[in-house]
Amino acid sequence: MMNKIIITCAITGAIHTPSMSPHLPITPDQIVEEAIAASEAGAAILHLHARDPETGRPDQTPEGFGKFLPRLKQRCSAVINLTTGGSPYMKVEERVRPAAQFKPEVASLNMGSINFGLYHLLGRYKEFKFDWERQHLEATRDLVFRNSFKDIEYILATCYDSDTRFEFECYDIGHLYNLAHFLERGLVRPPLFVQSVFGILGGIGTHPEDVMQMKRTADRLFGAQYRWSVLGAGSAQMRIAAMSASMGGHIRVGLEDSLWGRRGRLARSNAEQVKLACDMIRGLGLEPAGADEAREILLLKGADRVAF
Ligand code: KMH
Ligand code: ZN
Repeated sequence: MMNKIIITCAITGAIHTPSMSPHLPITPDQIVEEAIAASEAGAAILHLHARDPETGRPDQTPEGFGKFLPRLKQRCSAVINLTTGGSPYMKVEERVRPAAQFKPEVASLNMGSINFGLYHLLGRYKEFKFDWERQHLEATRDLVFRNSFKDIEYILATCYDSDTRFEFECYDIGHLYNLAHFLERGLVRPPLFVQSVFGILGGIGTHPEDVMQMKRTADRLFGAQYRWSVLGAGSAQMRIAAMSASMGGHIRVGLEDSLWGRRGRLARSNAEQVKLACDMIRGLGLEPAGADEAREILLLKGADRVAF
């Protein structure tokens, strides 16, 4: 498995708004088609959020997820990973509900509180289709994405009986130490799937030194007990992915975190980014992992043990 790289594709997320790209999937049909195409292109894991099909606003109701999860399961064998981050505006009780109900193989778990700035994107867009979009970006000037120790404990306890494993999202070095704290308390189980997040305004940057510092710290804290993955926000996406893959790490792409395809051009689909990632991985003499290989690498419970 040493030469197998897990590609996670995060299909829509809660960062970008509909006016930023006509290719951002919004409706359940669009989410299904984008996710299937991404899996066919080589994504082993699909990281999923839901949106209101009328307005594109992030929607964390189990009903919203229920509109696409059974269809996805029927049509592809990729590992389904449900967000417990939702949108940074939501409370933890609301955020955990889809994972609690559907008991996926993987759920995200954000490992600390950060400022979550999106207001700097406002300057790039003159017009918005929906009223909520401008407000969604502007209000992040005063937004803390809250993930206190109690919040993290709450998500771990809520998902405990489901045997769901986690994508531990770490936006800064301190979040690795938070994860080490939970490991020490025996509340999380190795192998830890650490998703290092680079380039969110409020978290660590995208300089190669930042990537190396995250990796060195995770190596020191977790040794053989973790599997490393990275995501770079915005135009840093593929550069950061290439750094990780060249060191044997896993990667995450998708329109949740970057709307970009080849230099300066909007990606037309999630699958386009996955294909770019596959080309990069093969160019390094490595191979994208299949879904079952990802299950083996991360010791997942299997698609037959989810509740959708
Ligand atoms: N878009 C990522 C930077 C979550 O869903 O839990 C954050 C994320 C959070 O994926
Ligand atoms: Zn997400």
